[in-house]
Amino acid sequence: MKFTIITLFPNLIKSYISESIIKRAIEKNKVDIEIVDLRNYTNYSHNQVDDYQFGGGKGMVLMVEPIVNAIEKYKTNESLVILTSPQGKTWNQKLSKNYANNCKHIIIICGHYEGFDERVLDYVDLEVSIGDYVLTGGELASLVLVDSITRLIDGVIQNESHLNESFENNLLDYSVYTKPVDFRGKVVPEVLLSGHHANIEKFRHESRLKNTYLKRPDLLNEQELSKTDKEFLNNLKNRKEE
Ligand code: 6GU
Repeated sequence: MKFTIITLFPNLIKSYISESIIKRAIEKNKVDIEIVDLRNYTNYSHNQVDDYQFGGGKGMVLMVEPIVNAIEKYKTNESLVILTSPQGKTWNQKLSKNYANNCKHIIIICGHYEGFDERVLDYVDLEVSIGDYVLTGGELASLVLVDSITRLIDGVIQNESHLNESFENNLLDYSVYTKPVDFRGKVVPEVLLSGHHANIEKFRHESRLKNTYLKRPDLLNEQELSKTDKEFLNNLKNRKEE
């Protein structure tokens, strides 16, 4: 997978990708991340990339030409062009997985200031937001996309680690524990110390249902539950009401 990130702040991106799992993924040639400074693609003097909006109003707007020049320089017939913006489709695990499996090259444009000239939209495939709040720029959002996609690429993290993780089958992850067994009287569930694999699997599945029910009940509406799962959740609800 190759990412091309078009940004006004190349150092922000560089700094994040030069540590941790992303760094290792680059070293193992699982991903290639190319950082492009938008200021190198303007036709205007003084590296100008933004200007006042027509019609009046506060704030600077990114101009269409530098962005389109940069896209056209890096785009191939295998590229998906994503624009980060609070007006975009909200990013989620399903989109992440879809692009991790089906894309070879993703170009991400980091939005800035009051936004970008509307005509930029004719040159992008997808406008993406990372949630319902406003950031000062698209760099954090672009890193969120790169991170969430990269960790799903084969060989980047242990394969099994995403089989049970949060949002897999629309459930949150199960609760996990490590030593000590007893912390100030709070003890690790006994079944996890039993070595009984089937019981541990059952505990973990129920833990995923319970965590989802308690923390993100909205996710439970989005999926088909088995009869046993429904019974388990009903018991949980009844116990809560007692
Ligand atoms: Cl992608 N960009 C900006 N500027 N703000 C955001 C966002 C993106 N996603 C949520 N808020």
